[in-house]
Formats: sequence, structure tokens, C-alpha cells
Amino acid sequence: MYPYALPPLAYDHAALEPHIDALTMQIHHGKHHSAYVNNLNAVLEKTPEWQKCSLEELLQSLPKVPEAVRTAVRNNGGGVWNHSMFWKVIGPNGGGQPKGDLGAVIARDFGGFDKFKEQFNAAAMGRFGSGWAWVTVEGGKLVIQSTANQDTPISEGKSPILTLDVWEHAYYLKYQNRRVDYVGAWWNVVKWDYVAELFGKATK
Ligand code: MN3
Repeated sequence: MYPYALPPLAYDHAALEPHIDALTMQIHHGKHHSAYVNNLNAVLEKTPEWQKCSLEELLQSLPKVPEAVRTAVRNNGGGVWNHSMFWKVIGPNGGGQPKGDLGAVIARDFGGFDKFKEQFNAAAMGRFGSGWAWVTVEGGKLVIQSTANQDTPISEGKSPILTLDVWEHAYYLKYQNRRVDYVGAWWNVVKWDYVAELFGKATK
């Protein structure tokens, strides 16, 4: 029995059209995310003692994971965790702006939603090569950052509430080299209710 399984998408592959196309969703979830799950399960076969903890615990314990498998656990474990979150922060009928506490904290920490967006876009565009842009909560404040490859703020003990995959596989079929267009379109599918829920959990 393998410890990890590919979490099903909560919506159809075509549900995010025209912003994210169905074929990209099909390959991204069904092939890329799936491969991270399979590779993580395979590498953990070699270290059964690390099969029992949660994925979060595993990603927070990387320095203690045997060196021979550490990079594979880091890349594939991060790939599993990051994508599982990514599918939940986006969805059909998304977009707009967050209201309530989260909207107020964005205004407080960034001087407004437009400035927040600008700073997040800069993190997404500034990530050279493959990686992710994030909003995390640190000491009650919102922080924007990016990570390389499949590195995840979970490994740094942080609480992410929003994430954007900027690997080319996330956008190349529809947007080719135009990452900026993909990032711009992605805001139309952000599920702010779910992001607000994560913010609530991170600050309680
Ligand atoms: Mn991806």
C-alpha cells in the first residue's frame, strides 16, 4: 500500500477555460502531478520509516531524511504538496478580490489589492526558470516570496495561503513563452474564499 495517491480534481479539466486550457490541466494534473506522487512513493520504498509521517512532517524534516534519498524526497514531496494546494486555490467562478479580514490585511500590508497584485506578479515573473510564487503568513503579516523548482515554504515552517505554479509545463501549451499572459489570466481563477479559509487557519 503506497502512502500517497493523486488527489482528484474538484472540477473538470475544461472548467478553467479560457484562462487555463483543458489539455494543460489534463497533462499537468494527470501526468506531472501524478508522476510526483509515483516518484515519491517509489523513493519512500527505500526508507519505509519515512512512510508513516504526514507529507508536511516529511517536508519539514528534510535534513533528517537519509542523504541518499533527500533530493528525491525534496523534489517529489514538494511536487506533490505544491500541486495539491495549487488545484485548490484555483477553480471555476474565481477571480475578483478578497473581502473581509483577508481583504483588510492585504490593504494593510501592501497598500491595496492592486499593489499586492503587482508585487505578486513581480515574484512570479522574477523567478528564473522553474518554480512557484507564494503568499505566506508570518507573524500575522502577509509575505510574498518565490521558490525554485519544487521547493515549498512548508519546509521553512511557513504557512502558505496562495500559490502559483510558474513552471513552463503550467502554461506553455497555451501561452508558449508568454508567462506574463498566463500570470495575468490566472488571477481570474483564484478562489478567494478558499484563500481566506487558509488565512483564517494560519492566523487563529
Ligand atoms: Mn506544475
